[in-house]
This record gives sequence, C-alpha cells and structure tokens, in this order.
Amino acid sequence: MIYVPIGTAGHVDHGKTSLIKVLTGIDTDRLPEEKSRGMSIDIGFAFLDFPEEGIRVEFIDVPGHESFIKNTISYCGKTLPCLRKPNPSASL
Ligand SMILES: Nc1nc2c(ncn2[C@@H]2O[C@H](COP(=O)(O)OP(=O)(O)OP(=O)(O)O)[C@@H](O)[C@H]2O)c(=O)[nH]1
Ligand SMILES: [Mg+2]
Repeated sequence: MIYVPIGTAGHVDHGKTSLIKVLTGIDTDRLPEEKSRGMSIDIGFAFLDFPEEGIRVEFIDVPGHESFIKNTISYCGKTLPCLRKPNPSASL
C-alpha cells in the first residue's frame, strides 16, 4: 500500500472540511464543540482508498480560524516527516 498524505490550507469557512467530507464521506470535525460552532478547532483525519492501485490518500484537515492557529501549525510536524520519508509504506 502506498500512502499519500494531503493537508488542507485555507481561511476559516472556505470549505476545507466540507470538501474532505464530500470526497471521503468522513466528517473530520469530530468534537461536539466543532459541531455546535460549525468550525474546525483541532486537526482531523480522513482517508480515501484506491484498492486496485494500492493507494490510500490520507487527508489532514486543519482549522482556519486564527484562534486555533497553534493546532493548525501542529499538523506541519505530523505531515512533513511523512512527505520526506523514503519508505512508501510508511503511514501517518
Ligand atoms: N455555498 C457553499 N457553501 C459551502 C461550500 N463549501 C462549504 N460551504 C459551507 O461553508 C460553511 C463552512 O464550511 P467548512 O467546510 O466548515 O469550512 P472550513 O474551511 O473547514 O472552516 P474552518 O474549519 O472553520 O476553517 C459550511 O456551512 C458549509 O456548508 C461551497 O462550496 N458552497
Ligand atoms: Mg474545517
């Protein structure tokens, strides 16, 4: 299996979480407060498999609101090492 990580980037309410939900069927806003406020607070994860190609696309969704910028930045540390990893079977 080849893992392809993709991170979102964009201002608040630009549709990052909605796009991932349409593509994967997974709502990355899992916290009750995220649902009640209608915005991402923490990073979230989803995936989309392409079994015949042996590919799993992994999505990392981040908050766009400036109040949660620390959580947004934290995904860089989780994603960039995976992008640099030479082993294609490495997951997040
Ligand atoms: N009309 C329209 N509304 C959209 C579209 N994409 C998202 N929305 C709406 O815009 C609102 C915000 O969408 P989100 O997907 O939560 O936006 P986000 O970029 O994840 O926002 P944050 O996580 O808070 O940064 C929701 O009410 C969505 O239903 C779109 O393409 N068209
Ligand atoms: Mg969001």
